Amino acid sequence: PFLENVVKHDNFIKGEYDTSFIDQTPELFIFPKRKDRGTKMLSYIGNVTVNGFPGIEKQSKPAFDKPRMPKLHLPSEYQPGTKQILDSQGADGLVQWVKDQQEVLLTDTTFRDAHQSLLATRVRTKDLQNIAEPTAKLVPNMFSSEMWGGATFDVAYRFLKEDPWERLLTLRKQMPNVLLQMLLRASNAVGYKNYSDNVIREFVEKSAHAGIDVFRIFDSLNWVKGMEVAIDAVRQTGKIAEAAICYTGDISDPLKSKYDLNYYKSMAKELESQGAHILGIKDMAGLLKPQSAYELISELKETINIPIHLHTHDTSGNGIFTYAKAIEAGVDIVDVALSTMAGLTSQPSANTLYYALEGTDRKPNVNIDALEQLSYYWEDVRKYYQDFESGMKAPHTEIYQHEMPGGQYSNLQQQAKAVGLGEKWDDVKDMYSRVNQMFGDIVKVTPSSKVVGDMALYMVQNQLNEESVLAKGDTLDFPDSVVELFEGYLGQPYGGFPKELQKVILKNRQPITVRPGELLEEVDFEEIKEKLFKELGRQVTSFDVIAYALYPKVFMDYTKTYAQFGDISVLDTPTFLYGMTLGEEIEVEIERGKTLIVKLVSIGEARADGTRVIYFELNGQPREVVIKDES
Ligand code: 3PY
Ligand code: ZN
Repeated sequence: PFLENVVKHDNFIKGEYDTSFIDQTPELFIFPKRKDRGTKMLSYIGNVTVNGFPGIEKQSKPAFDKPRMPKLHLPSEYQPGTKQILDSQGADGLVQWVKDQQEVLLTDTTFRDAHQSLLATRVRTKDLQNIAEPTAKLVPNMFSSEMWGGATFDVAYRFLKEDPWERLLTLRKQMPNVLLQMLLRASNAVGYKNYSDNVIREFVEKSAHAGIDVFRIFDSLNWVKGMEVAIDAVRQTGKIAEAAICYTGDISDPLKSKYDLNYYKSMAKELESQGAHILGIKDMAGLLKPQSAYELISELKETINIPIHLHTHDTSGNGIFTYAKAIEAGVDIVDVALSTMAGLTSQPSANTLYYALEGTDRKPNVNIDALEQLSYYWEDVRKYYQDFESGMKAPHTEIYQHEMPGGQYSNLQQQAKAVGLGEKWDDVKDMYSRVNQMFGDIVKVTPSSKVVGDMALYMVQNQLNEESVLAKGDTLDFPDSVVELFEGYLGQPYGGFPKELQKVILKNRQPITVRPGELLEEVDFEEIKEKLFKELGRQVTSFDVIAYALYPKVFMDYTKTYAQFGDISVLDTPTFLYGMTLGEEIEVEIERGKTLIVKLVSIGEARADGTRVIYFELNGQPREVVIKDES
């Protein structure tokens, strides 16, 4: 009714609507209560019960235990933490505070990288929200919680059908004492391509406004020029610009001489002079070996004057040893995850590091009982997402060969399965490192890592090798991402592109060598706002606008799902992923204090047109929905 009211309204027809629209036209907003909210939700539940959830093998809903909540006293007030230091003393004050700490500081990645790397980024806001307040109250003295950015942004809209901005706003409220941290892919924002400068600035501004305090900024080719706009945008907001170097190769291996100590030292100096408050070392594939960590951190400590924050993945099993050596060398902050969400492609375990540092003067100042109790919660919640696990069960030292980022491993595996290469996973991994060599040994992290992955899949699928790519290149239709990389639209790799391959891939196109942002046209946010207002028939927030600017199709698909099913983020995760079993009864709190009781009564036979009637009880009243059986 709202949309109908709106499109027939005079002001709408004349295009005269702005933010005062609601105030001036209150009559539009008097429409029957959305009595179809329950039905929409039942349609979702019916659908997922009959048709299953994408990426999950069809099965009836497993029985899950209710996640264990920490059995520790929760204080009524939050203890002040790093957030209060930033707010009262500004970015420089916070940096000074970090330098003054004797113990190593911790960033907890459980809410972002840990599940991005173990569970294909599928953890829903509901499961974060339930544990956010206990986490902030029981571990008030961590440096930060990494809980946003990276792949979480598009996965939220694309697969979880929820709004990532809501996640940020909700967690901000429940974690008012801890710095909230995000991963920002510099000019690629939270996407897979370079965006125009005004999109980057707007996105940073809105993220800071919604609650982000620490922006870890990296460029997927370690191209400092590609990071300038993002660093400046973050500094403008008064928040923390943590500019990161992506670690690749091996400084201790003379055969891998491209990325040596001098390379890292000079990039660190450059980032410091660009205005970084903190230097991040982003070891996205877990390649930094213990002794190399000691040398790298020791040398960097001599080279720059800002704190150093180290990130690694524990894929090889060496993570704790690497951290211990880095901590010995004076690293200020390290990234860890709660133990039941740690290890393998995720970060090293916070709990383990705590014990590893016992007896040293750098032992972190955290309550180990709290870490253990919070880990129980995650042990239980993780089971919901078992179908998104990569299947890796033991440390993988072969990452030292293929150099695949922790966050990519499970995703590329899914991608390979999707194109029928599930059986050839070993070949894909091997091809991944061969493609890296063909590309001139580049930094591999989102999105450059995705390009290497796309090319590896393409070559395995088409039975190509290094020679045949060059020989048959002019007849080959390379993946778009590969063409864009070689055109220079992700920036410039250290040492340049291999010329012969570049020619073959680009055919007659000319590569660019300037910053793509200098060529990309500015986005008109007002125009997007009007377009969305017309299409959605509702108030459009600046969060919607920037989301559309980054991911137009993903965002519009999300709004379509929303129109069809309503707000399904309120469902518990087992129901969201598996639907319901016959006779089961669940409670859904659709808004504070308003709970629906849903019972699945029966599922009708498939009819000639492929539909089924699903019979529910909603708060004791019979309700039916018709859904299409896709099988
Ligand atoms: C991301 O960009 O999402 C990453 O986690 C890269 O390591
Ligand atoms: Zn990572």
